[in-house]
Amino acid sequence: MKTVFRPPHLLPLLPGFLPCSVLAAYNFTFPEPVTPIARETLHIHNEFMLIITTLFVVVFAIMIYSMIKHRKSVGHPAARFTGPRGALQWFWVAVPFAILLFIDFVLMGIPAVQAIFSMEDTKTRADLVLKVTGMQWKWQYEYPEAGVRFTSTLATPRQQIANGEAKGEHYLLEVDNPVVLPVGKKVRVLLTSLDVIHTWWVPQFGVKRDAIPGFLRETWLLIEQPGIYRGQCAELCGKDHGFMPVVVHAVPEAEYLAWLETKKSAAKAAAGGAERAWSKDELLAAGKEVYAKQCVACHQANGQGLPPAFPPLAGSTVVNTPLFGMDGKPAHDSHVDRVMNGKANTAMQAFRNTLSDVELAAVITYERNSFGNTRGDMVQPAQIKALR
Ligand code: HEC
Ligand SMILES: [Cu+2]
Repeated sequence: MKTVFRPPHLLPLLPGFLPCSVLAAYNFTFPEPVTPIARETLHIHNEFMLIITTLFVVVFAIMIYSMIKHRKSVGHPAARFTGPRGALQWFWVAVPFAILLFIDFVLMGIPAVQAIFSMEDTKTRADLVLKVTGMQWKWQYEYPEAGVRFTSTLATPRQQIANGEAKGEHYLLEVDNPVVLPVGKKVRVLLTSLDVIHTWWVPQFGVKRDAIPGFLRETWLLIEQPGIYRGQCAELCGKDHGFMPVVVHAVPEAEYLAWLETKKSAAKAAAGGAERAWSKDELLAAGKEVYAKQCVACHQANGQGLPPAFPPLAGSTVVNTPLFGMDGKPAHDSHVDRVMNGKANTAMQAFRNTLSDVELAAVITYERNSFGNTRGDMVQPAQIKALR
Protein backbone atom coordinates (compact mmCIF):
# COMPACT_ATOMS: atom_id res chain seq x y z
CA MET A 1 0.00 0.00 0.00
CA LYS A 2 1.27 3.44 -0.82
CA THR A 3 0.98 6.27 1.65
CA VAL A 4 0.55 9.63 0.09
CA PHE A 5 2.28 12.49 1.76
CA ARG A 6 0.01 15.45 2.25
CA PRO A 7 1.50 18.72 3.39
CA PRO A 8 -0.22 19.80 6.60
CA HIS A 9 -2.88 22.36 6.01
CA LEU A 10 -1.83 25.52 7.81
CA LEU A 11 -4.41 27.79 6.28
CA PRO A 12 -7.09 27.21 8.95
CA LEU A 13 -4.56 28.37 11.57
CA LEU A 14 -4.14 31.75 9.90
CA PRO A 15 -6.98 33.58 11.72
CA GLY A 16 -5.16 32.69 14.95
CA PHE A 17 -2.30 34.96 13.96
CA LEU A 18 -4.48 37.85 12.89
CA PRO A 19 -5.04 39.36 16.36
CA CYS A 20 -1.31 40.16 16.48
CA SER A 21 -1.78 42.71 13.75
CA VAL A 22 -4.80 44.43 15.24
CA LEU A 23 -3.53 45.06 18.79
CA ALA A 24 -4.66 48.62 19.48
CA ALA A 25 -1.56 49.88 21.27
CA TYR A 26 0.91 47.94 19.17
CA ASN A 27 4.00 50.01 18.58
CA PHE A 28 6.68 48.99 16.18
CA THR A 29 9.38 51.24 17.55
CA PHE A 30 10.16 52.78 20.95
CA PRO A 31 7.47 54.84 22.67
CA GLU A 32 8.02 58.59 22.26
CA PRO A 33 10.89 59.54 24.60
CA VAL A 34 10.26 62.37 27.09
CA THR A 35 13.45 62.36 29.15
CA PRO A 36 17.09 62.89 28.17
CA ILE A 37 17.86 59.26 29.04
CA ALA A 38 15.02 57.92 26.91
CA ARG A 39 16.12 60.10 24.01
CA GLU A 40 19.72 59.02 24.35
CA THR A 41 18.76 55.35 24.56
CA LEU A 42 16.68 55.64 21.41
CA HIS A 43 19.46 57.53 19.65
CA ILE A 44 22.03 54.88 20.54
CA HIS A 45 19.66 52.15 19.46
CA ASN A 46 19.15 53.79 16.07
CA GLU A 47 22.84 54.46 15.61
CA PHE A 48 23.76 50.87 16.47
CA MET A 49 21.07 49.51 14.17
CA LEU A 50 22.56 51.54 11.35
CA ILE A 51 26.09 50.32 12.05
CA ILE A 52 25.21 46.66 12.38
CA THR A 53 22.93 46.72 9.35
CA THR A 54 25.69 48.26 7.26
CA LEU A 55 28.18 45.67 8.52
CA PHE A 56 25.72 42.89 7.80
CA VAL A 57 25.08 44.02 4.25
CA VAL A 58 28.75 44.67 3.40
CA VAL A 59 30.05 41.41 4.86
CA PHE A 60 27.34 39.30 3.28
CA ALA A 61 27.70 41.07 -0.06
CA ILE A 62 31.43 40.31 -0.15
CA MET A 63 30.84 36.73 0.94
CA ILE A 64 28.10 36.00 -1.56
CA TYR A 65 29.95 37.70 -4.37
CA SER A 66 33.15 35.73 -3.65
CA MET A 67 31.35 32.44 -3.36
CA ILE A 68 29.56 32.85 -6.67
CA LYS A 69 32.41 34.42 -8.61
CA HIS A 70 35.16 32.11 -7.39
CA ARG A 71 33.32 28.82 -7.22
CA LYS A 72 35.06 25.59 -8.22
CA SER A 73 32.62 24.72 -11.00
CA VAL A 74 33.74 27.68 -13.08
CA GLY A 75 37.29 26.46 -12.67
CA HIS A 76 38.53 28.75 -9.96
CA PRO A 77 41.54 27.28 -8.14
CA ALA A 78 41.73 27.45 -4.37
CA ALA A 79 44.05 30.14 -3.03
CA ARG A 80 47.20 28.93 -1.32
CA PHE A 81 48.58 31.22 1.31
CA THR A 82 52.00 29.62 1.47
CA GLY A 83 55.48 30.66 0.59
CA PRO A 84 56.21 34.36 0.20
CA ARG A 85 52.45 35.15 -0.01
CA GLY A 86 51.85 33.55 3.39
CA ALA A 87 52.46 36.83 5.17
CA LEU A 88 49.64 38.38 3.20
CA GLN A 89 46.98 36.40 5.06
CA TRP A 90 47.95 38.19 8.28
CA PHE A 91 47.27 41.42 6.53
CA TRP A 92 43.77 40.22 5.58
CA VAL A 93 43.14 39.22 9.19
CA ALA A 94 44.51 42.42 10.67
CA VAL A 95 42.55 44.83 8.50
CA PRO A 96 39.00 43.67 9.34
CA PHE A 97 40.10 43.23 12.95
CA ALA A 98 41.22 46.84 13.10
CA ILE A 99 37.97 47.98 11.47
CA LEU A 100 35.92 46.03 14.00
CA LEU A 101 37.95 47.40 16.90
CA PHE A 102 37.37 50.91 15.64
CA ILE A 103 33.63 50.36 15.25
CA ASP A 104 33.24 48.64 18.63
CA PHE A 105 35.32 50.94 20.75
CA VAL A 106 34.96 54.27 19.04
CA LEU A 107 31.66 54.33 17.16
CA MET A 108 29.71 52.21 19.65
CA GLY A 109 31.72 52.11 22.87
CA ILE A 110 32.10 55.83 23.45
CA PRO A 111 28.40 56.77 23.11
CA ALA A 112 27.34 53.72 25.13
CA VAL A 113 29.72 54.48 28.00
CA GLN A 114 28.70 58.13 27.96
CA ALA A 115 25.03 57.16 28.15
CA ILE A 116 25.68 54.81 31.06
CA PHE A 117 27.59 57.50 32.93
CA SER A 118 24.76 59.96 32.47
CA MET A 119 22.18 57.34 33.56
CA GLU A 120 24.10 56.79 36.78
CA ASP A 121 24.57 60.47 37.48
CA THR A 122 21.69 60.79 39.89
CA LYS A 123 23.08 63.44 42.19
CA THR A 124 24.33 66.32 40.07
CA ARG A 125 21.92 69.23 40.42
CA ALA A 126 18.93 67.12 41.47
CA ASP A 127 15.96 69.37 42.24
CA LEU A 128 13.94 66.92 44.28
CA VAL A 129 13.95 63.40 45.62
CA LEU A 130 11.24 60.81 45.08
CA LYS A 131 11.41 57.64 47.10
CA VAL A 132 9.67 54.64 45.57
CA THR A 133 8.96 51.53 47.62
CA GLY A 134 7.59 48.43 45.95
CA MET A 135 5.44 45.99 47.87
CA GLN A 136 3.02 43.22 46.96
CA TRP A 137 1.25 44.66 44.96
CA LYS A 138 1.40 48.41 45.05
CA TRP A 139 3.85 51.30 45.09
CA GLN A 140 4.47 53.72 47.90
CA TYR A 141 5.74 57.17 46.96
CA GLU A 142 7.45 59.53 49.32
CA TYR A 143 8.63 63.13 48.93
CA PRO A 144 11.08 63.22 51.86
CA GLU A 145 11.70 66.99 51.73
CA ALA A 146 7.98 67.75 51.86
CA GLY A 147 7.11 64.95 54.28
CA VAL A 148 4.48 63.60 51.90
CA ARG A 149 3.88 59.88 51.58
CA PHE A 150 1.11 57.83 50.00
CA THR A 151 0.44 54.51 48.33
CA SER A 152 -0.67 54.06 44.78
CA THR A 153 -2.78 51.03 43.93
CA LEU A 154 -4.49 49.62 40.87
CA ALA A 155 -7.75 51.38 40.06
CA THR A 156 -9.07 49.00 37.40
CA PRO A 157 -12.27 47.44 38.75
CA ARG A 158 -12.03 43.71 39.50
CA GLN A 159 -15.09 43.24 37.31
CA GLN A 160 -13.05 44.21 34.25
CA ILE A 161 -10.27 41.83 35.19
CA ALA A 162 -12.75 38.98 35.59
CA ASN A 163 -14.25 39.79 32.16
CA GLY A 164 -17.48 40.78 33.92
CA GLU A 165 -17.55 44.08 32.08
CA ALA A 166 -15.83 45.70 29.09
CA LYS A 167 -12.21 46.71 29.63
CA GLY A 168 -11.49 50.41 29.99
CA GLU A 169 -9.07 52.46 27.91
CA HIS A 170 -6.28 52.27 30.49
CA TYR A 171 -6.99 48.74 31.58
CA LEU A 172 -4.45 47.69 34.26
CA LEU A 173 -2.55 50.96 33.72
CA GLU A 174 -4.59 53.20 36.06
CA VAL A 175 -4.14 53.94 39.77
CA ASP A 176 -5.97 55.71 42.59
CA ASN A 177 -3.08 58.05 43.52
CA PRO A 178 -0.75 58.92 40.64
CA VAL A 179 2.73 60.34 41.29
CA VAL A 180 2.89 64.01 40.41
CA LEU A 181 6.20 65.47 39.25
CA PRO A 182 7.23 68.87 37.89
CA VAL A 183 8.37 69.09 34.26
CA GLY A 184 11.87 70.35 33.56
CA LYS A 185 13.17 69.41 37.02
CA LYS A 186 15.72 66.74 37.74
CA VAL A 187 14.16 64.14 40.00
CA ARG A 188 16.44 61.80 41.89
CA VAL A 189 14.53 58.54 42.34
CA LEU A 190 15.45 56.22 45.21
CA LEU A 191 14.07 52.70 45.02
CA THR A 192 13.64 49.91 47.49
CA SER A 193 11.17 47.14 48.32
CA LEU A 194 9.51 45.75 51.40
CA ASP A 195 9.16 42.15 50.28
CA VAL A 196 10.40 40.78 46.96
CA ILE A 197 12.14 42.33 43.96
CA HIS A 198 9.92 44.71 41.98
CA THR A 199 10.86 46.85 38.99
CA TRP A 200 9.72 50.43 38.51
CA TRP A 201 9.34 50.92 34.78
CA VAL A 202 7.97 53.77 32.67
CA PRO A 203 8.86 53.15 29.01
CA GLN A 204 8.63 56.79 27.90
CA PHE A 205 11.15 57.77 30.60
CA GLY A 206 13.65 55.13 29.50
CA VAL A 207 13.82 54.18 33.16
CA LYS A 208 13.50 50.65 34.46
CA ARG A 209 15.16 49.92 37.75
CA ASP A 210 14.84 47.06 40.22
CA ALA A 211 13.50 47.82 43.68
CA ILE A 212 15.32 45.33 45.89
CA PRO A 213 14.51 44.61 49.55
CA GLY A 214 17.33 45.72 51.83
CA PHE A 215 18.98 47.89 49.17
CA LEU A 216 18.52 51.48 48.15
CA ARG A 217 18.99 51.86 44.41
CA GLU A 218 18.70 55.03 42.41
CA THR A 219 17.99 56.52 39.04
CA TRP A 220 16.84 59.90 37.75
CA LEU A 221 14.30 61.56 35.49
CA LEU A 222 13.92 64.92 33.88
CA ILE A 223 10.53 64.95 32.21
CA GLU A 224 10.48 67.39 29.32
CA GLN A 225 6.81 67.43 28.39
CA PRO A 226 3.71 67.63 30.59
CA GLY A 227 1.49 64.59 30.31
CA ILE A 228 0.33 61.37 31.87
CA TYR A 229 2.86 58.58 31.62
CA ARG A 230 2.08 54.97 32.34
CA GLY A 231 4.19 51.96 33.15
CA GLN A 232 4.12 48.93 35.39
CA CYS A 233 6.13 46.62 37.58
CA ALA A 234 8.34 44.64 35.25
CA GLU A 235 9.30 41.88 37.65
CA LEU A 236 7.51 38.59 38.28
CA CYS A 237 6.84 39.56 41.87
CA GLY A 238 4.00 37.25 42.85
CA LYS A 239 0.46 36.41 41.89
CA ASP A 240 -0.65 39.99 41.19
CA HIS A 241 2.55 41.15 39.50
CA GLY A 242 0.56 42.41 36.54
CA PHE A 243 -1.58 44.54 38.83
CA MET A 244 0.86 47.16 40.08
CA PRO A 245 0.92 49.91 37.46
CA VAL A 246 2.90 53.14 37.64
CA VAL A 247 1.13 56.37 36.66
CA VAL A 248 3.05 59.66 36.59
CA HIS A 249 1.43 63.04 36.01
CA ALA A 250 4.05 65.50 34.78
CA VAL A 251 2.80 69.05 35.36
CA PRO A 252 4.24 72.60 35.40
CA GLU A 253 6.09 73.41 38.61
CA ALA A 254 3.40 75.72 40.04
CA GLU A 255 0.79 73.03 39.66
CA TYR A 256 3.13 70.51 41.28
CA LEU A 257 3.71 72.77 44.29
CA ALA A 258 -0.03 73.30 44.69
CA TRP A 259 -0.61 69.57 44.57
CA LEU A 260 2.12 69.04 47.18
CA GLU A 261 0.35 71.52 49.47
CA THR A 262 -2.98 69.69 49.20
CA LYS A 263 -1.20 66.41 49.95
CA LYS A 264 0.43 67.99 52.98
CA SER A 265 -2.82 69.32 54.37
CA ALA A 266 -4.56 66.01 53.67
CA ALA A 267 -1.85 64.26 55.68
CA LYS A 268 -2.30 66.79 58.46
CA ALA A 269 -6.06 66.28 58.41
CA ALA A 270 -5.58 62.53 58.59
CA ALA A 271 -3.20 62.93 61.53
CA GLY A 272 -5.73 65.26 63.17
CA GLY A 273 -8.39 62.60 62.70
CA ALA A 274 -6.44 60.50 65.18
CA GLU A 275 -7.19 62.97 67.97
CA ARG A 276 -10.96 62.66 68.01
CA ALA A 277 -13.10 59.69 69.01
CA TRP A 278 -14.53 57.80 66.04
CA SER A 279 -17.86 56.04 66.02
CA LYS A 280 -17.92 52.37 65.16
CA ASP A 281 -19.88 52.98 61.96
CA GLU A 282 -17.32 55.53 60.80
CA LEU A 283 -14.50 53.10 61.47
CA LEU A 284 -16.30 50.27 59.69
CA ALA A 285 -16.94 52.40 56.62
CA ALA A 286 -13.36 53.69 56.48
CA GLY A 287 -12.00 50.21 57.23
CA LYS A 288 -13.91 48.68 54.36
CA GLU A 289 -12.17 51.06 51.96
CA VAL A 290 -8.73 50.44 53.39
CA TYR A 291 -9.33 46.71 53.23
CA ALA A 292 -10.43 46.90 49.59
CA LYS A 293 -7.23 48.72 48.64
CA GLN A 294 -4.59 47.22 50.88
CA CYS A 295 -5.60 43.75 51.94
CA VAL A 296 -8.02 42.31 49.40
CA ALA A 297 -5.35 41.03 47.01
CA CYS A 298 -4.25 38.41 49.55
CA HIS A 299 -7.09 37.98 52.02
CA GLN A 300 -9.84 38.31 49.35
CA ALA A 301 -13.05 40.31 49.46
CA ASN A 302 -14.87 37.68 51.48
CA GLY A 303 -12.04 37.33 54.02
CA GLN A 304 -11.49 33.72 53.01
CA GLY A 305 -7.91 34.31 51.87
CA LEU A 306 -6.25 31.91 49.45
CA PRO A 307 -5.00 29.11 51.68
CA PRO A 308 -2.39 27.88 52.15
CA ALA A 309 -0.48 31.00 51.00
CA PHE A 310 -2.83 33.63 52.41
CA PRO A 311 -4.82 32.65 55.52
CA PRO A 312 -8.52 33.41 55.93
CA LEU A 313 -9.42 36.22 58.29
CA ALA A 314 -12.90 34.78 58.74
CA GLY A 315 -12.72 32.87 62.00
CA SER A 316 -8.97 33.54 62.31
CA THR A 317 -7.53 33.04 65.80
CA VAL A 318 -5.35 36.12 65.40
CA VAL A 319 -8.28 38.35 64.44
CA ASN A 320 -10.30 37.00 67.31
CA THR A 321 -7.73 37.72 70.05
CA PRO A 322 -8.56 40.52 72.50
CA LEU A 323 -7.40 43.92 71.20
CA PHE A 324 -5.29 44.79 74.21
CA GLY A 325 -3.80 42.72 77.04
CA MET A 326 -4.01 43.37 80.78
CA ASP A 327 -1.17 45.88 80.48
CA GLY A 328 -3.10 47.92 77.94
CA LYS A 329 -0.74 46.87 75.14
CA PRO A 330 -1.57 44.52 72.27
CA ALA A 331 -0.14 41.07 72.99
CA HIS A 332 2.50 39.60 70.70
CA ASP A 333 0.74 37.86 67.78
CA SER A 334 -2.52 39.63 68.51
CA HIS A 335 -4.58 41.27 65.80
CA VAL A 336 -3.15 44.78 66.29
CA ASP A 337 0.39 43.43 66.49
CA ARG A 338 0.01 41.39 63.31
CA VAL A 339 -1.36 44.27 61.24
CA MET A 340 1.06 46.91 62.56
CA ASN A 341 4.18 44.77 62.66
CA GLY A 342 3.46 42.07 60.11
CA LYS A 343 5.04 38.68 60.35
CA ALA A 344 8.69 38.23 59.50
CA ASN A 345 9.52 36.12 56.44
CA THR A 346 5.94 35.99 55.19
CA ALA A 347 4.01 38.08 52.70
CA MET A 348 2.28 39.77 55.63
CA GLN A 349 4.17 43.05 55.77
CA ALA A 350 4.18 45.56 58.62
CA PHE A 351 1.58 48.20 57.88
CA ARG A 352 2.64 50.62 60.62
CA ASN A 353 4.50 52.85 58.18
CA THR A 354 2.23 52.41 55.20
CA LEU A 355 -1.08 53.23 56.87
CA SER A 356 -2.11 56.16 59.06
CA ASP A 357 -3.47 55.79 62.61
CA VAL A 358 -7.00 56.20 61.30
CA GLU A 359 -6.52 53.66 58.53
CA LEU A 360 -5.01 51.10 60.90
CA ALA A 361 -7.75 51.53 63.50
CA ALA A 362 -10.39 51.37 60.79
CA VAL A 363 -9.16 48.27 59.02
CA ILE A 364 -8.63 46.39 62.27
CA THR A 365 -12.11 47.29 63.48
CA TYR A 366 -13.51 46.29 60.12
CA GLU A 367 -11.87 42.86 60.15
CA ARG A 368 -13.11 42.10 63.65
CA ASN A 369 -16.67 42.76 62.62
CA SER A 370 -16.81 41.32 59.11
CA PHE A 371 -16.63 38.01 57.25
CA GLY A 372 -18.63 36.40 60.08
CA ASN A 373 -16.25 37.66 62.80
CA THR A 374 -18.37 39.16 65.57
CA ARG A 375 -15.97 40.57 68.14
CA GLY A 376 -18.20 43.64 68.38
CA ASP A 377 -15.33 45.80 69.69
CA MET A 378 -13.37 48.61 68.05
CA VAL A 379 -10.02 50.31 68.32
CA GLN A 380 -9.64 54.10 68.26
CA PRO A 381 -7.06 55.88 66.06
CA ALA A 382 -5.74 57.55 69.21
CA GLN A 383 -4.97 54.12 70.69
CA ILE A 384 -2.96 53.22 67.60
CA LYS A 385 -1.16 56.55 67.76
CA ALA A 386 -0.18 55.85 71.35
CA LEU A 387 1.50 52.60 70.23
CA ARG A 388 3.93 54.30 67.86
C1 HEC B 1 0.81 40.38 50.12
C2 HEC B 1 -0.19 39.61 50.77
C3 HEC B 1 -0.88 40.20 52.00
C4 HEC B 1 -1.50 41.42 52.12
C5 HEC B 1 -1.60 42.53 51.09
C6 HEC B 1 -2.03 41.46 53.45
N1 HEC B 1 -1.77 40.29 54.11
FE1 HEC B 1 -2.34 39.82 55.98
N2 HEC B 1 -1.40 38.04 55.83
C7 HEC B 1 -0.69 37.59 54.76
C8 HEC B 1 -0.08 36.33 55.08
C9 HEC B 1 0.82 35.50 54.18
C10 HEC B 1 -0.43 36.03 56.41
C11 HEC B 1 -0.01 34.83 57.23
C12 HEC B 1 1.25 35.18 58.01
C13 HEC B 1 1.62 33.98 58.90
O1 HEC B 1 2.26 33.09 58.37
O2 HEC B 1 1.25 34.03 60.05
C14 HEC B 1 -1.28 37.11 56.84
C15 HEC B 1 -1.87 37.17 58.09
C16 HEC B 1 -2.71 38.18 58.50
C17 HEC B 1 -3.43 38.17 59.75
C18 HEC B 1 -3.42 37.04 60.74
C19 HEC B 1 -4.34 35.97 60.23
C20 HEC B 1 -4.06 34.63 60.84
O3 HEC B 1 -5.04 33.96 61.24
O4 HEC B 1 -2.88 34.23 60.88
C21 HEC B 1 -4.14 39.33 59.82
C22 HEC B 1 -5.07 39.78 60.92
C23 HEC B 1 -3.86 40.07 58.61
N3 HEC B 1 -3.00 39.33 57.82
C24 HEC B 1 -4.38 41.32 58.32
C25 HEC B 1 -4.09 42.02 57.16
C26 HEC B 1 -4.56 43.36 56.91
C27 HEC B 1 -5.38 44.21 57.85
C28 HEC B 1 -4.10 43.69 55.69
C29 HEC B 1 -4.28 45.01 54.95
C30 HEC B 1 -4.01 46.21 55.64
C31 HEC B 1 -3.34 42.56 55.19
N4 HEC B 1 -3.36 41.57 56.10
C32 HEC B 1 -2.73 42.55 53.94
C33 HEC B 1 -0.58 38.23 53.53
C34 HEC B 1 -1.05 39.50 53.26
CU1 LIG C 1 6.11 44.03 41.51
